[in-house]
Amino acid sequence: MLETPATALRFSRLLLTGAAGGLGRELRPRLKRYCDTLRLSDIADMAPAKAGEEVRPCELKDADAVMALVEGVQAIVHLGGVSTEQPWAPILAANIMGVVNLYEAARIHQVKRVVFASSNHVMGFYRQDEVVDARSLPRPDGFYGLSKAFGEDVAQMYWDRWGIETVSVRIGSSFPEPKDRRMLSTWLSYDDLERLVMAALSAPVVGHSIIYGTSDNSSGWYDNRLARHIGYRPQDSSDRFRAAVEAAQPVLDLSDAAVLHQGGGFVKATPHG
Ligand code: NAI
Ligand code: 15L
Repeated sequence: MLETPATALRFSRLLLTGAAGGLGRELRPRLKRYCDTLRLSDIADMAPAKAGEEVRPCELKDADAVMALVEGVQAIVHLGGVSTEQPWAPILAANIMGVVNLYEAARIHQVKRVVFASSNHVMGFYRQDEVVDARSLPRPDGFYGLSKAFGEDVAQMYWDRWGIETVSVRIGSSFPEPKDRRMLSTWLSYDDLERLVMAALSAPVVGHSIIYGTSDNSSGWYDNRLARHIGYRPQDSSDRFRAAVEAAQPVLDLSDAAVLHQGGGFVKATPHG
């Protein structure tokens, strides 16, 4: 949790989907500091509501349930959905139908700002020696990355037609520590995740903006200059883990597609497990 809040702005009611997941559990106490009421949602079990929290189980593919979930919120942090390469059916339900249901509900209930947890896997088939920015063409590395590219397009359409603003955050690898050599370039600390989400919620004008979500790592392949208006300033870096990670993985096989590409192992993960 940040010692100094990332913004002085205060929200009436925020909705956090995917609240039972890894990032949802991490953001739950952090987001609570910025709002009067935090509404939490997932299909998986969540810890009981504390003061100032509302716990609302919800299946994202259920349009009526999502419509009720979104009523009365000021802004949405949308983390819910399938977060790895999976067969098409669950991805269709959670990440395709789910994201449309969410934006339709946002339109009906006049929610003005969404932070969408997109993924680096929208760009997974770029090589690690290429630099990409928000205007680079998507090259998804599987059904999962494809579904996140679709989510970004939904966000763009709801901005163009309905004026709902979104920051699509192409999150790199947000875990306690980078797990391998690739993650030295893609790592996003939890404190920087909080900084990024709060910057995305509080920037005055975002339209539909795309930003890459990493810490201030020495190595990387993301150029965020087109997202300067969001005001995200990472303050952590994977560099303090570099020596240990390199010692554990000193040799890389350059004939391996997972080593060459930005998406790492996702570029060869099969949809059928
Ligand atoms: P996670 O898998 O731990 O959490 C996702 C949550 O969504 C789970 O609690 C799950 O129960 C819920 N969910 C899945 N299907 C659902 C459905 N049909 N209806 C309602 N809820 C459903 O993932 P994590 O790591 O917390 O990531 C959060 C978000 O950030 C995901 O959208 C993921 O794609 C994205 N992301 C995360 C990255 C990371 O490094 N952790 C990297 C890139 C993107
Ligand atoms: C993702 O999109 C996944 O949700 C997460 O589990 C990580 O694997 C991450 O990307 C990554 O690329 O490291």
